[in-house]
Amino acid sequence: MPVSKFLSQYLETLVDARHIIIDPGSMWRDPIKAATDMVHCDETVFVEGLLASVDQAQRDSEWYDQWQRLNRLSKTCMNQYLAAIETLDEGKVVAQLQQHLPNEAALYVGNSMPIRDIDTFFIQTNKQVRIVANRGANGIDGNISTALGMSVTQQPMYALMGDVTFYHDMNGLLMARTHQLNLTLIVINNNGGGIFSFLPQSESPRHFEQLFGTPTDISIEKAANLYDATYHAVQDWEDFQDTLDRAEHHKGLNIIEVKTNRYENVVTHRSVWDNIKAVIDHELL
Ligand SMILES: Cc1ncc(C[n+]2csc(CCOP(=O)(O)OP(=O)(O)O)c2C)c(N)n1
Repeated sequence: MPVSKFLSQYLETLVDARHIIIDPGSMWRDPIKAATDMVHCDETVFVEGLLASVDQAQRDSEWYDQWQRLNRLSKTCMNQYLAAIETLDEGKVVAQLQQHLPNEAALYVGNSMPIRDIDTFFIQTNKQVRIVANRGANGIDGNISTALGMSVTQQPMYALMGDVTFYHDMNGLLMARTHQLNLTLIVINNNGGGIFSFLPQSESPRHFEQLFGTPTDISIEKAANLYDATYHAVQDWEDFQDTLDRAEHHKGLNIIEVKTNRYENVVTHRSVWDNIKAVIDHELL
């Protein structure tokens, strides 16, 4: 299933279209209940088969060209935004991470905003990066444990998650020490559930913080110390790059904290989306 809610909502409107779901698993994963065909098969094998059977001449279509053009315009918009932003920013963490991940790295991504930011800001790359998430019911539980479990067979191993997700499974960190596991864990600390600031209830300040924002005010540094992790709080983008470079050559558990602000995060995300929408609307005029 696509991560993007907008894409899912769009797919839901296409009631007369044929929806072919390719799923390497054996389940019926179709939360919008739109499948007309369910193919249980490796996606790459399916696409390779499809490409081989498509007539070259039919591969060029107006729709495809437009799709590519809009994609290029959106990328340019996003790159302009990323280049201009100097303060620590959640979308830029993903873009910078993409640039600095070593080839053949595996990246476990927590739910809430990190998986959505990966969907938006982790653009196409020639690097081989394996991105994994526990989507299921979008749980913020057990994420550290999953990343540490993966680290046993996947190296170099990275994880990206929010502070509440980190807090929820902090006990899982013990496994890193007990079994000398190697993981670089990047925690985006906006002191609470940043995703909820995008929802209408954020306009009700009376109960919002207690029920949705849920700031924990915990010290990630102290938690890192408790489990003998190597900890660093990122100061700026250069520091983030240096820290990632150091972590690449440092075994054990590395915890990198990036402090951001929930309120600013909404403003910056909306400005990227609005800019992209304006450019696309203009193009489609
Ligand atoms: C086990 C579980 N409990 C509660 C939730 C509801 N929930 C969804 S996102 C979220 C906040 C996550 O905050 P954080 O990990 O800091 O990420 P951010 O929203 O800041 O990106 C919560 C509590 C959930 N998805 N799973």
